[in-house]
Amino acid sequence: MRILVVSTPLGALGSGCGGGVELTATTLVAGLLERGHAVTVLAAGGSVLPPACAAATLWTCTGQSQPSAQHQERSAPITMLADGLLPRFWRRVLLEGPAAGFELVLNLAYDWLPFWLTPTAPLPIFHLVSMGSVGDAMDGVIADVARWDQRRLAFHSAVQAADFNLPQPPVVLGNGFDLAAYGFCAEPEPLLGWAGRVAPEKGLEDAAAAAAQLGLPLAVWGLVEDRAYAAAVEASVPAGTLQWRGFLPTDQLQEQLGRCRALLNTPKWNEAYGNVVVEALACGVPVVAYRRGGPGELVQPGLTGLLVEPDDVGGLVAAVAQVGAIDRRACRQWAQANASREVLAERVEAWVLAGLGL
Ligand code: HBI
Repeated sequence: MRILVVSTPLGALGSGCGGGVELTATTLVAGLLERGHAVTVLAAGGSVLPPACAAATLWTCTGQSQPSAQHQERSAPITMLADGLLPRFWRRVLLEGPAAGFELVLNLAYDWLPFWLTPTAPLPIFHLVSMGSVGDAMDGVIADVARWDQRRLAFHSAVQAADFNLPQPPVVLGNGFDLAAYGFCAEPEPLLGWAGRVAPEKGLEDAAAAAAQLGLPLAVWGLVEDRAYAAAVEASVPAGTLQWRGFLPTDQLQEQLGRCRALLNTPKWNEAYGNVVVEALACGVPVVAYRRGGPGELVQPGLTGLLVEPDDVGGLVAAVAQVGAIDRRACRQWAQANASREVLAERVEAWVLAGLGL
């Protein structure tokens, strides 16, 4: 099929501003290309696609980034920037999409406009919803699309989908990763890891506290989205506890991440999936996660890591002490069986074919 994939209006692919959806976008595009589909990606100017997406066509728009939905008040009105990426993306979809002959549009943005357009657009629009509930406007428009034709919606996890008012059981796709890009590490160092956008909803402070109690360093990978928050976390633990490693491309991230004894995953919100959980597993690193959101659904206790009661720092400490019993190869094997690029592409293809009635 000819598929148009529309990216997040939060920033350029490759910048890290888009968070997990950047990884999802590039992996999904590569997986669809591998299955023989013709894919066009619509993203912000300056976007860079990895080599695996070389066969894709890239359309870009310039414009102002959309404010991130999860940092608004729940009752915040819809934001539409006159010179924004979001309206420019969708003006282009509506103007050029039909003539370009796409069978469908796959939206990855967590924004009101593409969902609102869905029942009246000249092209079938499908949505891979990238977050749990973070505000009333999105809850409402997702419920509207679900009532109109829920086949157009898919989610990363069941616990994420449960946030929304859906008439039917949800289509749950998980996520996918180019596992060839992640190397397996059998022998860890005395190092703990944490990865993700450094922002309050990700709960870095709890992982820092646990590392300090264990007397182990905590390597932190990710874009520092909220500098004040990062400084407060740094100040909350003894100097030297945190090793700020920055936002790294996958090849560098996996080389360092694999050396960890465990990844700590401490979401404070209903994390839709938890890409970093699978990235760690792909490197053989067991995951100690709160029993919350997607990570609570992904981690197989005793097999690929351990689950801890949410917000229980003492529980994180106790779990890290037990994580040596986990077979690191089982972590890699779980990722291969459940979260490969191929698995995601198969699931996406089945989802859209069903939605198109084919
Ligand atoms: N906020 N408004 C808006 N639009 C998005 O597409 C969006 C977001 N916040 C976070 C986000 N996407 C990605 O980090 C998802 O992977 C969660």
